[in-house]
Amino acid sequence: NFKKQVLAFDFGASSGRAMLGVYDGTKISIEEIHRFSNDPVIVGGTMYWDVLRQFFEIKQSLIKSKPFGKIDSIGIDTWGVDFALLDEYGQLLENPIHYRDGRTSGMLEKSFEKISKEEFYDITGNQFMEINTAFQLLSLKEKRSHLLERADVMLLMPDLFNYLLTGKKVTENSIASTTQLFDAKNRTWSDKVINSLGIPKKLFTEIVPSGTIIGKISEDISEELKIDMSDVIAVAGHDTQSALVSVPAMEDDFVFLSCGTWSLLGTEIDEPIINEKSSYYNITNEGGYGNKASFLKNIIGLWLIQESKRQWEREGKTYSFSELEELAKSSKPFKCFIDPDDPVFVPAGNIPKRIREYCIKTNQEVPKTEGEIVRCINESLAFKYRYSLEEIKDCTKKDYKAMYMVGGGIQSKLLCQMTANACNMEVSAGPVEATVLGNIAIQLMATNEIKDLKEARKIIRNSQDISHYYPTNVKVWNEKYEIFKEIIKSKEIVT
Ligand code: ADP
Ligand code: LRH
Repeated sequence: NFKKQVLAFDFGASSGRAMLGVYDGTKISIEEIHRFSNDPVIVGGTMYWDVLRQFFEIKQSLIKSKPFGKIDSIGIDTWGVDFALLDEYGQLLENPIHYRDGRTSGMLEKSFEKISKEEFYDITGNQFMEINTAFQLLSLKEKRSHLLERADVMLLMPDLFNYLLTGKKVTENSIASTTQLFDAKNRTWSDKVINSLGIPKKLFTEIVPSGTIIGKISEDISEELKIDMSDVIAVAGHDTQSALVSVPAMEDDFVFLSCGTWSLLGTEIDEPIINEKSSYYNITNEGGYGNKASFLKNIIGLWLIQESKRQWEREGKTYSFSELEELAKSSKPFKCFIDPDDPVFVPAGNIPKRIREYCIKTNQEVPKTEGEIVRCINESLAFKYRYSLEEIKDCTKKDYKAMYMVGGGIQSKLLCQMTANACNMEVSAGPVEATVLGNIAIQLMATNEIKDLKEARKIIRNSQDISHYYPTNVKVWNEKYEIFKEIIKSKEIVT
């Protein structure tokens, strides 16, 4: 007795997952069909996507979904910026490379020799980050130009999976807007940026809006797996923008914080904000569902905890996320702070060691135990959220009543409470599976089951449990925030 049944694929760093979404006309329920590792593979010093294995997992998910009956459509999202190159026969030229690979080191500065930083930001409205597609492509141009010469097409990861399923090569708008090759105001590829960086224009395919039905699962695959040829819908291929669709906000102006491997903090807007201030603060504009844009900061996020957890595993100490949270809870508050976005924390490796070194450099007490490290990460993230929010507010000149936190990270009650305290704001937390729910809602909007974004958010509000956190101990958090700001400024001077 359901109306529609769809499958959402979300490729995150913590895992890849396929979720079945069932819509009964008033509520969306989700059920996990398949969860799998999406760990990168290092070969010869390069960090790759294990792309064929991921496609295998897509097929496994399709097989596992068979007992649930007809799947009306499928939608795929991934993190931003990564891509594959295809040759003229539509074959992969190499395994796509992961954005945490070191190949983009130094590419920001190199790009400014080709196009001025001001003009670059003015066109793209993107936060400069070395991981962006533009700098990945520039590194190819500089170091392995033969690959670019052989390439016929570049497809961003969700578009690649859509192509592998349907044979259709298109670029979905939200994922295009993470590349820093996209003209934010005109919502097209930027010839100026592409030409300045010397990237062949022919690589770029047509841009389609989020929620475009691009085709059906190919006959080959449907025969191989003995499944129906369901529609494939280009959802918001960028996971952050799918997550934003499911933010259960009622007001037009709100702050969201998507909390997973990355923390994305921002607000939804109708037109990009690109001016001297937003450029100074390095705030990004990204394209979202339904012609919306979002004005947000990329903050390094729970990567710091994930990677510390992995380091401790390498040292023979295994903890779950909830165990780490308990250890942090019982550790001394406000012992030391880091700037979570300091470049030293981006590459994989020994994060606890780098945190200790940071504290030594900035003349702070050095965290010793696992609990102290995790406490330092959580407090520093909460303060960085406040710091970024102040920059955003300075640009939009708006005041926001509540913050909506979504994503896997909200399972940390400690982080939610600290965020409410640091930002002195009510925090509404939920849903955990925001990206998947947004992905599902976009599929349902594409087939007119759900009218529009407002209605989608209402349905998600009614379908999911939302928790509320209220600021406590605000005076102390305000005082400590001043220290946090001094620390992150003094580090800028030291390095
Ligand atoms: P991704 O961006 O990789 O898709 P998710 O949205 O799945 O990330 O969030 C994963 C993160 O959520 C983990 O890295 C971890 O920090 C946090 N997390 C997951 N489960 C818990 C838990 N039980 N307690 C605290 N934090 C958790
Ligand atoms: C979050 C995210 C973020 C950035 C980064 C690469 O998962 O998509 O918005 O683009 O990953």
